[in-house]
Amino acid sequence: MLRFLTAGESHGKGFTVILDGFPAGCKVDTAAINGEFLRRQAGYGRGKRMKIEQDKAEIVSGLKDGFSFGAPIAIFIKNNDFSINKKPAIYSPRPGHADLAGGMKYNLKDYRLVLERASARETVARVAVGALCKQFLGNFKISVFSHVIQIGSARVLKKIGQNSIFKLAERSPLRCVDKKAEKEMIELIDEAAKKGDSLGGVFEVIAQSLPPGLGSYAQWDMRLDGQIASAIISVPAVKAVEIGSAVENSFHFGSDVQDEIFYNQKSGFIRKTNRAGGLEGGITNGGSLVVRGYMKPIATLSQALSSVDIRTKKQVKAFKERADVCAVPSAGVIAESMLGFVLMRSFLDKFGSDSLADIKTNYKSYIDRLKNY
Ligand code: EPS
Repeated sequence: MLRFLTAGESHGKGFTVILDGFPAGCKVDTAAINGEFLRRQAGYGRGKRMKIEQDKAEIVSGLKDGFSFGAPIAIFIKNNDFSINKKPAIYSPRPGHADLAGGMKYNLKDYRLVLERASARETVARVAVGALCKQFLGNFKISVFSHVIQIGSARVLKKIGQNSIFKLAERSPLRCVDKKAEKEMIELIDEAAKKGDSLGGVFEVIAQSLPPGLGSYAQWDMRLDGQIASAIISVPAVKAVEIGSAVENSFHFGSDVQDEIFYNQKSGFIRKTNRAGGLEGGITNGGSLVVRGYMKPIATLSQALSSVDIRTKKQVKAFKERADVCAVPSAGVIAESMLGFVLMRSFLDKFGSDSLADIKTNYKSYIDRLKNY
């Protein structure tokens, strides 16, 4: 089974990730992994740390001459800010961060030790995994991309066709395809930065050209919607996940929100809408997969909130540290990686997992069968 584990601390030596279960015979482009790192680091509202780090993937194992051979793939990403041993101890936990709950759990009273592992810097390792998964999915013309649809109270209102989103988002400072909304978002971020505050928002991740039939309704943990929700909500600060237009659908009668089924000789089964976001019964239905992540505002604030000193139990202000003002565009890129991972795992479950050649044969035979379904 495809799986991964990460290790590393925000200001430690760096991050290590081991991706296990990656099939043999896949070409891996290391430059493309570094390209994904750059996309993760970009975005208006990121903090000064992003000027320090120049993330690069060092492939430690599992690739030979640019190809996988079925062995676990280990990747190391160095931290330029390797300062963990010089950082001060922290005794006043930040509300909204893992500090207090993590300290209670692990019996730690220096919250530095919680912060270092709980930090969202860990997501650089997940993006390395996602880059590999996206390359694998590319063998089957499946693409995964993201864009920002809301920052604070500023929302995208303009309707843009799905096929234009990727290009437009890549050219934009906030990965937002609506210029008017983006201007408002940038103003809000500037206002938050000035006040020592932070902002959250909503990103949308889209996967195109998926075959129908990934996931299953047969058991609760095989439902792909559940796996996707779990993966997306594991991105730091993401607190809600929506598939398709699920929130809007909940306000309407059933007859208004299902995607009706039609058939023609040329295209086979077709839908004129995609309110289900490409999933029915926990299975991909052949439509584009559309997932939204709702991110809370970042918990580290320079305008610090009330907290308690763990040593004296006296009321103090929470610890302040350098932080981002807004990281919604980055969260979108991280969510692409998480979605890419879940989709690849499910794809391997269905089509085999040892060698790309076998997987391609199985995939073709399935697609051929569906043509006559
Ligand atoms: C983070 C705090 C900031 C972010 C960091 C996540 O780091 P620092 O405290 O060193 O300024 O920049 O994100 C990254 C370093 C990254 O690569 O995404 C946190 O507390 O979660």
